Parts: sequence; C-alpha cells; structure tokens
Amino acid sequence: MHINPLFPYPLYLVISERDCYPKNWLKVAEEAIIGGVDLIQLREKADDAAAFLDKAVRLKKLTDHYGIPLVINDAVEIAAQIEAWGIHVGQNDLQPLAIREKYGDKLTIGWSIEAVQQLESQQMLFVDHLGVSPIFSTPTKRDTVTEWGITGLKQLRNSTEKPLIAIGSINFQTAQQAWNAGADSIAVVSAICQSADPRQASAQLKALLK
Ligand code: TZP
Ligand code: MG
Repeated sequence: MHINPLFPYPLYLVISERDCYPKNWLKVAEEAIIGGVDLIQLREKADDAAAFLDKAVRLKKLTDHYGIPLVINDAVEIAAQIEAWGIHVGQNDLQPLAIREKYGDKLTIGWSIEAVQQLESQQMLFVDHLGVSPIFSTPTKRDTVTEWGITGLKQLRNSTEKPLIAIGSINFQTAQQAWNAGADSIAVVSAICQSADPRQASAQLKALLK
C-alpha cells in the first residue's frame, strides 16, 4: 500500500443521515470504522445548525473512541467548536484563506478541485489536501462540473504534490484504478452507506488499496 505521510488515510468515508437511510447513520459509521475506514467526513446538507452540531458531537465521540480523524463539510464554526481534525470546502464555499485567517492551524483544510486552473489559485497556499471532484459523475451529488476521469486524475497527480482524494462513483469497480492512478485516498458515500453490510464493504474496499 502506498501511504502518503501527509495524508495517511487511504479509505475516506463521507457520511450523512440521508445517504445511509434507512440504516442508522451512526451505526454505519461505526461498522465502517471497524471494517477499515481511516477518516470520516460529516456532510449534512439538509440540517439546520443545531441538528448539524448535534450530529457532529455524536460522531466526534465515535471517531475519538476509535482514534480516527473527523472532517466537517462546510460548517467551519461547528468544526472549530467540536475540535474536528479538519474542514472540507468546495469552490463556492468559504475560501481556504479566510478559514486560515480565522482558525490558523487548528483545522486542516480540504478543498474540492474541479478544474486544472484552480491549482494556480492563491488559495492553494492555504490548502492541505485536495478532493478531486468528481472522478466520475454520481447520482449522490448532481451539481458537479466535469468528470476528471482516470486520465484527469493522473494529470493532477503529475501537477501537484498535495495529497489527492478521489471522489465520485468510487466503488468496487473503480477504486483500484483511482488508487493506481496516484490517489492518496479514495472517498466513498454509497459504496459503504448503501451497502447491506458496511463493515464488509469497507474491508473489501480497503483490500483493493495496495
Ligand atoms: N463530492 C463529489 S462527488 C460526491 C461528493 C460529496 C459524492 C460521492 O458519492 P458516491 O456515492 O461515492 O458516488
Ligand atoms: Mg461545499
């Protein structure tokens, strides 16, 4: 397994209550960790701040118990409040520079990259790792721009030293190609959340990352 010391989390789970329905999302998270997930991101789009905070607190207890990092999507104040390991933002969210100005090094910063020109952005100075979004289009997130494909992922690999997280229709069929193309991490929603057995799905995905 090629492990990047800057991002030693090969299997990355992005979770929400909705994407796990009808299973209990917190139970899915726990099963996934036991199966081999290395990091979890909480990405709740429908919640108000109080509901998001409540979930973040509960998930933080779980990830602390198992000793893995927790990333919060978008909600930077909640991330800081619960002392999450990191924050993940997209191109149209709060910018990495603004996050760094306010929170210093308290939160690692993940940034979604949707076009190769974004590597030239000044924001890159404040980014710790990149979400390569999406590798393939996915019903889980419909408002994405172009697909990177494996070719685009390789192009990015040759253009930046930042850790790369491949996301978008990564599953048993696609995980290995993304990994072999140089991703430092593969991120999944449905391959684990919609699996009949999230623990086994995690273990099987992890086994593909060699
Ligand atoms: N960002 C880009 S694609 C995506 C996100 C959050 C969703 C990935 O979901 P799935 O089910 O693993 O394709
Ligand atoms: Mg966002």
